[in-house]
Amino acid sequence: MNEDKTNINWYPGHMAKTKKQIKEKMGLIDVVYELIDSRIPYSSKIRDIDELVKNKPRILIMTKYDLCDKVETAKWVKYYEENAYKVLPMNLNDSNAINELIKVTQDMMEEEQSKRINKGLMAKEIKVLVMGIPNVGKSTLINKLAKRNATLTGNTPGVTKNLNFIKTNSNLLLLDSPGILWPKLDNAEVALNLASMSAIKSEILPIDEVAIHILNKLDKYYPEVLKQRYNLDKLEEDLEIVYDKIGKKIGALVKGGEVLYERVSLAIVNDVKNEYITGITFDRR
Ligand SMILES: Nc1nc2c(ncn2[C@@H]2O[C@H](COP(=O)(O)OP(=O)(O)OP(=O)(O)O)[C@@H](O)[C@H]2O)c(=O)[nH]1
Ligand SMILES: [Mg+2]
Repeated sequence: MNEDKTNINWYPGHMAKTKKQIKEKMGLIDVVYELIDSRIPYSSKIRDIDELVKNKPRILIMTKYDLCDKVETAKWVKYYEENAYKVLPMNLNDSNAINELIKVTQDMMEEEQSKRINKGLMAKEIKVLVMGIPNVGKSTLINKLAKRNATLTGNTPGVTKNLNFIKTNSNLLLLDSPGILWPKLDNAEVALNLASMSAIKSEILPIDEVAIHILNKLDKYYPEVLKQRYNLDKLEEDLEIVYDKIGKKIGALVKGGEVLYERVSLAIVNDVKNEYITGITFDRR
């Protein structure tokens, strides 16, 4: 991928607008949940988020914990904790994890709440902003906390379009927000990691580059997955041979037995997207 491609338009106007709206709402917010994808703990962390969040109490939630390499996650948890974050790796489909999050949030507000109670006031509703890159699980988390489908979710980036307050049965009031990225992605590696986890729209990067990136990561860190899923012992220098092998295995052939390369790329990308490939983390500490 050349330099120019890292500058193509993955920072559409609506993301700038979302940032502006988040800034306007920040004064109301008590706690920020910053979501990152456990499989790409570096690439999925919004670069200019400190400027938006300032010194609000913050919980760094590593979503999709069920899909990552837990050994690598432990290193990232330690690293972010050293940087003074409260960190929670979470499978958002696990209700115990959700209850733990509620407890941590209440604890964070404990001092402020008891001050209010001592003054004879009622404990306040805790306003929580949920933010992160597209497709990281913001709306899923909100639905789990609200115990109902209060906001739309889906396995593509850009499902949530507006900032929305959502009430819960507990004393949390949640603000859902559209996914945001930052104007310039530092490098092609980050862009490809984001694309591998469906955090940037599939039209933005050529699908074969994303697929080859996934294959390279598997080759480097998870050769056993390469073997299991594609029956490959290693990535050969000649990717055409690799594609031919995978294409034959998955049946991506035209009449005459020729392999359809684009279908192979799509199958690889979808294997990650549809959770056939799990236990993977692409960023290293
Ligand atoms: N396996 C697994 N899937 C998850 C988890 N959290 C979210 N998902 C899935 O990730 C996809 C995206 O979830 P959303 O909640 O729509 O993500 P979002 O951050 O609101 O996305 P945008 O609104 O597009 O920015 C959905 O298919 C969810 O089911 C998790 O912890 N584990
Ligand atoms: Mg959403």
